[in-house]
Amino acid sequence: MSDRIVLHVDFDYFYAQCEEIRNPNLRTKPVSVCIFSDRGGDSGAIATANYIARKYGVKSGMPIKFAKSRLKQISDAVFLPADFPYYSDISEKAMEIMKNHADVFEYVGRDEAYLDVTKRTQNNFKNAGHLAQQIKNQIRNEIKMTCSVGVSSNKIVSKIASNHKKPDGLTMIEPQNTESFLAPLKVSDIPGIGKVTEEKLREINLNTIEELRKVDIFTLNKMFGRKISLYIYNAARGIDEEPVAEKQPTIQYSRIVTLKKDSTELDFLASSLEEICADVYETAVKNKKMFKSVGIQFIQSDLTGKTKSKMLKNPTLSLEELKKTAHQLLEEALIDQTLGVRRLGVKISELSDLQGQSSLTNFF
Ligand code: DGT
Ligand code: CA
Ligand code: CA
Repeated sequence: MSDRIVLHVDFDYFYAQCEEIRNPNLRTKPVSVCIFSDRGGDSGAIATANYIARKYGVKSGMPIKFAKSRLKQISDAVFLPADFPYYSDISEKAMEIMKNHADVFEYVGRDEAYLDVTKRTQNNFKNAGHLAQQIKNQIRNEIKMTCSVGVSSNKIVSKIASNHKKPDGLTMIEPQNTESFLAPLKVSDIPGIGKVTEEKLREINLNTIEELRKVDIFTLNKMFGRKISLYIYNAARGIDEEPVAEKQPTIQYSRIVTLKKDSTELDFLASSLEEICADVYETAVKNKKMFKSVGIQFIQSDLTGKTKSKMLKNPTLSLEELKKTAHQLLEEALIDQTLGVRRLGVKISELSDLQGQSSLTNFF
């Protein structure tokens, strides 16, 4: 018996679909969204691609040069630089719609969320199926975006289900069907099982979840340690007790401190600035967030505020870059600074998930 109904919603080919939304002519073309590196030219990686481009073998994480060579015969192939602020806008709008349909809403990242809908569906799967369809319709009508939804009695099965039929999927797994749904899937369909874990399991001839289920917990313990084994063992059985935990998207991290004295001296302010940067940076690392915008904030001796910020070329998780950018902003801000600075702050925003987080070791 299930005592919960949980939805997992994942936006399809998210960044590339955002580009289609702003320019519908792209919908019939292979579209790849690129993160160009600082080295110039075509150096950098593909963030994501629409399903037409994927047919030609374009994948997330692939060097832009490879993707271009795969599509070199295709004259209407489009390569666009990533525009994170715009993707965040679209994401916020879609999240807002979802929030209104959840008892508990858990934001996971720009393109996915969990919704506990137990109460509003009276714990009834038929109602939950309707609700899922209603959410999909509303996101399509209001934002022109498709998403894929998984419906089940817990987070892990819903996450696997949302990924089962893509794009524009709706997969509902009632508790009595969990076992037969999971059995034929690959072990790598379990969230968190990355290349390394998959390879270890393959070595002992485990390819499907059904095969994985035949292995006892002690064997798994020896291979992966207790914490990961227990996770794998339960996942293979569709067991997951983790509650949907209320979480709203974090828009920014910031920290502000009161200085020992009011000052307009670069050296004095710069040394405090370094520490504040390190503090904010620590929060970003803890939360596995890259940032693309850096800002500084003054509260002046008359208690009025002043801010200055800068958009970086690419999302980063570099302390050096944070310090360098904040220092530049400080220098610029001090050019015409007459009032003393009483409090000094640093803010990072345009946050995005650090990629490659999908392996089990990073997962825990
Ligand atoms: P799908 O499979 O239809 O859900 O496609 P996406 O593109 O939505 O894929 P998903 O949900 O795995 O990732 C969401 C966004 O995260 C995606 O639009 C771009 C970004 N992303 C995913 N993988 C990578 C990667 O390897 N590198 C970079 N830079 N970004 C990535
Ligand atoms: Ca997605
Ligand atoms: Ca996703």
